[in-house]
Amino acid sequence: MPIDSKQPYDDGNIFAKILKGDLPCKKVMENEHVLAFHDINPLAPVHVLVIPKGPYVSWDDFSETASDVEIAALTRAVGEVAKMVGADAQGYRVLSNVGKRAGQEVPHLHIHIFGGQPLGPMLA
Ligand code: DGP
Repeated sequence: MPIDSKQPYDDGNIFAKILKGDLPCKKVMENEHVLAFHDINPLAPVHVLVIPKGPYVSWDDFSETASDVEIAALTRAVGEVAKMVGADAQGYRVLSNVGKRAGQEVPHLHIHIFGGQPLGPMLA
């Protein structure tokens, strides 16, 4: 069910549970600010999610209220993860759905990285 990106952060969401260690994930990398893991329902041979550890619903509140350190960490992690999973060699897509009309389902900011195949005009 798509979510409203303006809703308050709900710390019972599924990615908050992954961050707390209450739910498992197939981890790709982790540092002080960021966790990256494989999507449970991959839409391409490479489909990884990169999330900030802070409580942000979407790109909306993250870009407005996250610290420069958090923003830099997420940006750097996306490039780092793309290299770690080999997506950089042939090109990849970075995407984040924001709110209902974009089809955002999990109310914790996540950046999708797609790769490993030719990508059509839209994905996710
Ligand atoms: P979006 O539509 O942009 O909110 O994408 C949410 C993505 O999260 C979707 O591709 C499936 C993925 N996802 C949902 N639940 C889980 C989970 O429990 N574990 C993992 N690894 N991915 C999940």
